[in-house]
Formats: sequence, C-alpha cells, structure tokens
Amino acid sequence: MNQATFLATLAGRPPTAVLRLPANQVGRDFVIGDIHGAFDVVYEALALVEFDPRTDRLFCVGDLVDRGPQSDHCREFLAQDCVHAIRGNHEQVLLNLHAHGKPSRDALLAALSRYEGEWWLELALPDREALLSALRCLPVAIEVETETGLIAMVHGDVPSGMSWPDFCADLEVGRLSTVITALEGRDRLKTQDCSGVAGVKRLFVGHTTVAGGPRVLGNVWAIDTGAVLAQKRGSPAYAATLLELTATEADLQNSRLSGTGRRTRLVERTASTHLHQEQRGPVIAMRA
Ligand SMILES: [Mn+2]
Repeated sequence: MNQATFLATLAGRPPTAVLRLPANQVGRDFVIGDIHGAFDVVYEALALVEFDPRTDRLFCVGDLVDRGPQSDHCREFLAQDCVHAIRGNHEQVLLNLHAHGKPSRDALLAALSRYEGEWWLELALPDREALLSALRCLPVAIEVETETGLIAMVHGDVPSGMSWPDFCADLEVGRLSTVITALEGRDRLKTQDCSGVAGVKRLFVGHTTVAGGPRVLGNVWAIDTGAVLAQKRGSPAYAATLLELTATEADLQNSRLSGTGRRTRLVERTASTHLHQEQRGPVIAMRA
C-alpha cells in the first residue's frame, strides 16, 4: 500500500482510533494472531481453553480475512460481544477499495488477486456492505487494563523509539506515517530490535508471520504464527497462537501444541487458569 492509495482511507477513518478497555473483572482475556479466514482453527483453540463468551474476551490483532477458506465468516465473528479486533492491512485494503463507492472491476480484481481476497467476489452485495460497515468501526489499536499493567495491540508496529502515548496521539489525529506503520510496519521484526515500546507493559503485534511460535522482542510479542498456514499445509512450524494477555515468558516456554494436527499453540497463565473456574459454570460453545 503506497501513501497515495492510503490517503483514500482518511475518509474511512475509524470512529475510535484507539479503543481503551477496562480490566476484565469476571473472566479471562485472550489474544489470537492473524486469522486470515482460518476460523475453524480459532474455534478449535477456544474450545481447548474452555473459552466462555459470557465472561472471557478474545482480542484479535487484525488480518481476519483473505488467504484462508472462511473469510466470509468474518462479519458473524466480529458481531460477537466477546470479540474485540483491530484492523489489519487486509481489512484496510477492502476499505481503501471502497472509499469512493463501488470500485472498478479492474481495480477490484487486481487488489483481490494480490491479497488473496477472491472470496470477496462470492459475497452478495448486501453482505459486502454489511462487512464494510463492520470493518470501518475497527480501531487501529486497542489498550486493555490488566492486573499487570496496560497491555496493548496493533497489527503492524509502533515506530521505533516512539512511546505508546505518543503513538496513540498520532493515531487519534490520523498522522499518516504513523497510521501506515501501525497497519503494515515490520521493521522491529526485520531488525530484531529489542528496544521495546515505552509507556505500556506489553504490546502484541501481528502482520509478520513467524515460524516456531511467538517472537519476543523487549516488551513486544509478535504472535502471527501462521494459523492459516497450519490449516492449509499442516506444517509443524506453524500454528494459531492463542494466549492469555498476561501470560509470562515462562508460560510461553511451557506453551503446548494441541488440537487437530497440533495446529494450535496455547499459552495459558498457569496461575490463573483455574482461578475463575467456579464462576464460569458450564461452557457455551461460540459456534455450533
Ligand atoms: Mn498484515
């Protein structure tokens, strides 16, 4: 996405650039890496941790669509109260394409082929409109209060050396260079920059697929561990990663691969896993 293309999206700026949420007093908070249409892997992971949609929350670091087989489930997924997602560059591409009404067929085909988004063509027009409305509401970043401090997430990156409060201030005024880094930056991963992000306890990012589990760089955890690749290829190097927000590095070392073909990596807080067991009661599946 070049800057000229991106300018079109200023019309599609989210009503809330940075979503700020209070601590979850009644359940657990989880975050999952890029989904890319692999929703059955997500539901499998949630079942493995006995996710309770009445009390638990699921955060997503963006790129819910394209590449995988179930992108058309995105709207139904986002409509669940327990799901809190930010936008990734793939969502932004769809918004860009439709920023000025119906795109030309050529523009649509070129972008969809580049981003493996051909599923879009199969959607009925009202469903496209409904999904675009949902995507427009996705914030660029989320921050959540936890008992260990403020935990944040963004799809791409925070510019190197920029603090979290400065980053949020930029997003709120729509500063283009910062928004682009938020959606598709990956310099920190490329350069293995461990300097971290000041002003926040931990930052989760997606966008850059890492093999062999999450990568920790300072207080930044890169958690796009290739859910869709696990689903499509069954390669042991890739798995969907579902973690409790406050999991520790020790928990990460003790994470386990589970589920069909061991395509899910679960990182649960050993100390808190059973803390709310009695309160949770019977588990309700998010989807039949
Ligand atoms: Mn991405």
